[in-house]
Amino acid sequence: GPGARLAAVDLGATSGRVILGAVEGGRLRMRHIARFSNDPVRLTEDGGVGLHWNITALYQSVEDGLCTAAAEAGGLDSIGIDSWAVDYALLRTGRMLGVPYHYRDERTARGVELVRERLTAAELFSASGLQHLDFNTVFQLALEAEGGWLELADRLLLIPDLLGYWLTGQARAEATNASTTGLLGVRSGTWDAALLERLGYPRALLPDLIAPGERLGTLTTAVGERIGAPGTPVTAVGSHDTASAVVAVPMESRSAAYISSGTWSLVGLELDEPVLSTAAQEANFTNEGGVDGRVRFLKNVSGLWLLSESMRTWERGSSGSERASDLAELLAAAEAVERPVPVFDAGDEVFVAPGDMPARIAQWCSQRGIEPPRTRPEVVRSILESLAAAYAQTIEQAEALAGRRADVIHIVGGGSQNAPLCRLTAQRTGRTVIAGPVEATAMGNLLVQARAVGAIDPAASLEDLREIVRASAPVQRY
Ligand code: LFR
Repeated sequence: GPGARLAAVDLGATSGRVILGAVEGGRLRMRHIARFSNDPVRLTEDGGVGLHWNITALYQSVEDGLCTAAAEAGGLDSIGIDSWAVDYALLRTGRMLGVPYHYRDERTARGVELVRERLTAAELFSASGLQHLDFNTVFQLALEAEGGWLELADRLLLIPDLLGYWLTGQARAEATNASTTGLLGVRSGTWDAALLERLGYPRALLPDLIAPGERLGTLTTAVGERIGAPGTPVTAVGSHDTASAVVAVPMESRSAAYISSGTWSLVGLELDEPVLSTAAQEANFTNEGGVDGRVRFLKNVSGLWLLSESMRTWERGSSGSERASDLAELLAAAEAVERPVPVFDAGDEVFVAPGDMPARIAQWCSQRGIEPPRTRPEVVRSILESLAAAYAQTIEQAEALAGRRADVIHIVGGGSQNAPLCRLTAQRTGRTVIAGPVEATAMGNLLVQARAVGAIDPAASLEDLREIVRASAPVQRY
């Protein structure tokens, strides 16, 4: 009921968090309980090295965070989990087979080749409505099939579904995240049996779907005891982090565009119907499943990943005497750069794998006869200009493809706190940018739980939820 104690587990590609939430007087109050880093691990494999998620460490951090949350709140009324999309574990009789791969593992290009032997890009798009990304689950599974893993496995669980299984013992596939696999029919909203058949992937691997707001189950006895909150229900939310983030974009009208800006920037519109035109496919737009049946018509533009990988590179290279780079200082220095800096294609595949981004940016420029940025502030400025340019171009494409014009652009997530990025986006698009909330993903996660457990009107629409967001978090206009 009202004042319910809700826990959001939100796992990003670089860090995870557990946040307590409660709705009171039309506002969502949030308390940060735990924050932990998400550091992928490289494991030796035949033929090379695999990049994997340290999934059991993440799970441990989730349990610990939930334990603290339950202690602080005096119990929990619901738990909801979201994470990045696409990645999965294979299981057999409930046991995980191997360590889940990170979508940035470089093996995926070969998966694309294998799928192409059976289906064209146009066939895949018209079935799933999904943009082409080399790491989409449909391509990763081709490698599992080749390795014989699909014959061993009896279950596939996407990352939030895997954590939900470990918490409750219930194996389901949450629908928004399932829509990123490439295996869900864009029209039917169910697993595409014909597509699975052509790919040779067993239909039985895929669990029954569950919609955001439905109850997955309750904590197993053992987990409930460890966390100190026996019997707590786990509620399905928009378990794809971007789906939860879009719930909490404080749009006041349907003529707004959004940018969910974190490791990635997801740039697009919320629609009622998918856009499945050839033009949409050629522009590589996606029609991902949103909460309450909305369509997330958007495109993956790179994001703060370019910045965080650059900083990681610089920190690695720093000697003890040299200061580790400080983000606020770097951004200020970047804004002060007066020399023109190059705008590179932030979406180029060369920037997907982890590594030395400043060197890759320099190489991208040199290969095209463009003078590369010279100093760290110039590199940062170049990244910000390139992201803002990509945002502007992508919004214009989305508008043209969907046949509508956005009067404002919302930026939510970490990037909403990056003032230079928001300013440049306003400049390059010539539109008003409304920045915030920074914790949109956790807010969307919590609000869907609040509605499900009756802490707010169970009949509330997304527009009603967004009104709560507007009442709960300040925004900054540019
Ligand atoms: C953002 C995100 C994107 C997805 C990418 C990989 O965190 O979920 O929406 O394309 O990560 O899963």
